[in-house]
Amino acid sequence: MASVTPPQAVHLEEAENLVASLRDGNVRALARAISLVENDASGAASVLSACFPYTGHALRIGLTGAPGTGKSTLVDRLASHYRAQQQTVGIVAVDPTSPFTGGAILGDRIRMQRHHADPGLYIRSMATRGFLGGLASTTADVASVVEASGKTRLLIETVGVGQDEVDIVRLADVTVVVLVPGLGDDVQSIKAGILEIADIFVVNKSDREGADRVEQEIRAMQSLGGHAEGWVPPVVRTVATTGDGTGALAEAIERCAEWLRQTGKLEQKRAAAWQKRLVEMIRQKLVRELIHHRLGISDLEAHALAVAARNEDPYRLVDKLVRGLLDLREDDRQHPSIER
Ligand SMILES: Nc1nc2c(ncn2[C@@H]2O[C@H](COP(=O)(O)OP(=O)(O)OP(=O)(O)O)[C@@H](O)[C@H]2O)c(=O)[nH]1
Ligand SMILES: [Mg+2]
Repeated sequence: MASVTPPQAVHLEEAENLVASLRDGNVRALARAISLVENDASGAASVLSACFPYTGHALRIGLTGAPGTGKSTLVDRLASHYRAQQQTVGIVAVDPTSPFTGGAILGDRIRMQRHHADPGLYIRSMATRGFLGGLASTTADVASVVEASGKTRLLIETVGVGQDEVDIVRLADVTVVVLVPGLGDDVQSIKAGILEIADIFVVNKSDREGADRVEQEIRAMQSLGGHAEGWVPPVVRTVATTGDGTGALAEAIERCAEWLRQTGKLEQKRAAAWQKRLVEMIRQKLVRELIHHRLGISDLEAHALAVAARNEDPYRLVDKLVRGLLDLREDDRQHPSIER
């Protein structure tokens, strides 16, 4: 294993200092730790490892829904509600539009300014491109760093619902799907996955006409679905702009969390989420080992040329490469001194 760990070992002390500092309430340290994790910089694993003992206690709440349904406004309301209850809050907003417009990041800066003086609340926006470890895993990792800073409620906002968003909200304990009136036959047209992932439906913008209809459509869908699991996702109406329904939503979230705890489903859910993340972590580690430590970019290019010219069978190649890597690892274990 010796060859796998050096980058971590080098940064271990620095990472531990950084995490001690962010646990002390140093917001700059928190921002820097998140950036390391987001950029998958060397030392990111050490930061996450140092954060890990301080995670697992916060409730993770995922909110997802179509663009403009009022998720950010709602998250803001929930955050204020939790703050009034002496809970500390971390918000992670994942926004696919931000790489192009910067809009979400800007919006979140403005939000942040509003809560500026409040050390019990932290907001972080993430773009969705280019995460080596996968967007969902990176989001979960960022949430862990925020949690390690001492937050008890994590609100994860993602626009959707596409596969990426489904993957992200699967990492939450409680998932809130936000709908609004007036998108036509929207409930039917929402991806099939939505019924599965929603623990709670919110009909936001209930000040507009058509909230009844949306609720009826949800109920109709639910009656087809059948809820063997014993939790029928409630429908909560909100007007995020005025704050109406925020208390009811928070209560539904608490009830759901309590039900998950009591039935043991919270543990199951978290284990399922970890299983996905472990696969992702292993994948990442293997790729890094193989490409950066064994193969090298020039070899990779040579293989790519050979495959494109049909001189090499890519399936056999990959099989051989991975086998080679695993065999080497086997050797490492038998002769640990050789690598050092
Ligand atoms: N009438 C009405 N407008 C609302 C309500 N909630 C939010 N809005 C407005 O809807 C617009 C979008 O709100 P956001 O909170 O930015 O929505 P979002 O879902 O976060 O949007 P994206 O992150 O861009 O997908 C804003 O102009 C809000 O003021 C509501 O309950 N009623
Ligand atoms: Mg938003």
